[in-house]
Amino acid sequence: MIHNPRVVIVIPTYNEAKNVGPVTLALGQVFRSCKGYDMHILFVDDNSPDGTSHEIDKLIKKYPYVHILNNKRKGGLGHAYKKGFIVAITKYKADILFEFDADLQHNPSIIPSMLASIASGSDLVLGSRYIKGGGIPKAWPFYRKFLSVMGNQFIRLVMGNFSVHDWTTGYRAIRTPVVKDILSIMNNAAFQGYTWQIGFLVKTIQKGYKVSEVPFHFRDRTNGHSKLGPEYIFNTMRYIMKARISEILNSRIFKFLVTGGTGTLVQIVALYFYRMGIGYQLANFLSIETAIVSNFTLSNLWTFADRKLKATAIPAKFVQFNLASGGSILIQLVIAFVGEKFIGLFSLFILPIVKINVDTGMIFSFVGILIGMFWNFFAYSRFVWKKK
Ligand SMILES: Nc1nc2c(ncn2[C@@H]2O[C@H](COP(=O)(O)OP(=O)(O)O)[C@@H](O)[C@H]2O)c(=O)[nH]1
Ligand SMILES: [Mg+2]
Repeated sequence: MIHNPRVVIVIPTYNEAKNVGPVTLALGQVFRSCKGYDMHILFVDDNSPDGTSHEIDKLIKKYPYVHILNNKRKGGLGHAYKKGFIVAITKYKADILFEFDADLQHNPSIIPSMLASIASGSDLVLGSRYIKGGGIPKAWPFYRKFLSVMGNQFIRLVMGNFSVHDWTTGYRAIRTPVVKDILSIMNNAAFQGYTWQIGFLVKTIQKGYKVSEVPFHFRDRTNGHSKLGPEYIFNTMRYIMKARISEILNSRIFKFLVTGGTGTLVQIVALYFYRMGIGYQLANFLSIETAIVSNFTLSNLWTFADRKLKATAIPAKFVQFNLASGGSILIQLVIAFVGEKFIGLFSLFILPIVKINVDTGMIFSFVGILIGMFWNFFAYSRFVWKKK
């Protein structure tokens, strides 16, 4: 743990002249209870026409911990945060960064809890509206509540990740090394439009960083206007769909299934051709072996490309691969055999309950194939392409 870590609260502003004073005051009060931390504020203003930067300059004269970064033109939230983070890290030597709104919708009183969460090992802490103790304004019209709540549920569902409850919150604490890492892998497109928040969080989770949440009540804006409209919702939805699809297409399980499917196809085609020249039994055996060669090659070059085998290791590994595949066949045979023994019981007890007429043999074969596949995946990733 760093001694007396420096915390920089980065606050992008666009036409927030009436808010920068009150937000500085509210933060200053909370800073007093952040013992052991060196607390700072960095406003990132995009040349707001309402004179926000003049108000900030007045605050800088009064409070030594207030700073400003002036951008020439309005570049959107993502750009403001990116530039703000870089300056907070290089010029102000931040150890921990916060994302925070100027409009006081983010209650600063949870900052100490968010810092405590970082101190106990979190990499990114979300100020969360959708966990116990959090909330959105009661006064919001129904459609706004609905969009906000359902939008987040939708994202959780699409991402298949239910450990995070508030994906779109703009209230966050992040450790500097994590900010540096994620900034280096986020492409520029993510800073345009409105996908900064969601994009940053998706990448942070994908990289395996520890994300946690602290609840807070999102307040209604009293001064100024929200800058986010329908295009924000649209862009967010489009972003997560794309992110999720590419996540699935790049997953090992997906590649494993495609490899297996390709193998089956190879086997059928090979069988067809071999039978033109040789007897059925031999052709059948050779087609299986051809599929195994195809599976082995694809696995090595694609599914397990990150653990690619050395050329010298390939012969021994290929034998291992054959044994693993044989194991899967054995599993299927055993399940079919045991299944047949119990078919009587099955049709006596289970079928009368579900009342459908099925070919029980097919069920056991199907179960056998599934379990066989699990075995294959297990054997490949544990033995043949062992993690280094
Ligand atoms: N520098 C900068 N700040 C922005 C920009 N767009 C929004 N902000 C600020 O980002 C924060 C969040 O925006 P806000 O409109 O409150 O979004 P909402 O809370 O989702 O309605 C506020 O402090 C805004 O002033 C921008 O293009 N540039
Ligand atoms: Mg706001």
